[in-house]
Amino acid sequence: MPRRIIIIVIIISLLFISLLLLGYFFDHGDDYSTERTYLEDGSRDYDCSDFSTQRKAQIFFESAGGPLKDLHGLDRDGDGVTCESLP
Ligand SMILES: [Ca+2]
Repeated sequence: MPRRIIIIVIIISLLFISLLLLGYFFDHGDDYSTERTYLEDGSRDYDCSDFSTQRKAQIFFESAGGPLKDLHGLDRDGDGVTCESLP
């Protein structure tokens, strides 16, 4: 009987760890833009979620250096267009 309980606890633990790992990978997959971080100089890092429209993100992006200096990672695919998922 105790052996069966130990096996059940191990299985539940493995399932729990698997769910944590899945959550980790999903959180860091597509949704990189929601992380609140700071740049090396301590200034705030802006993400796509900080802008209500793609146009506002684009204006900020270009005023902050544009594609050659994408400090905020707003244009991860490097095509010069920021936050394509925003309206
Ligand atoms: Ca882009």
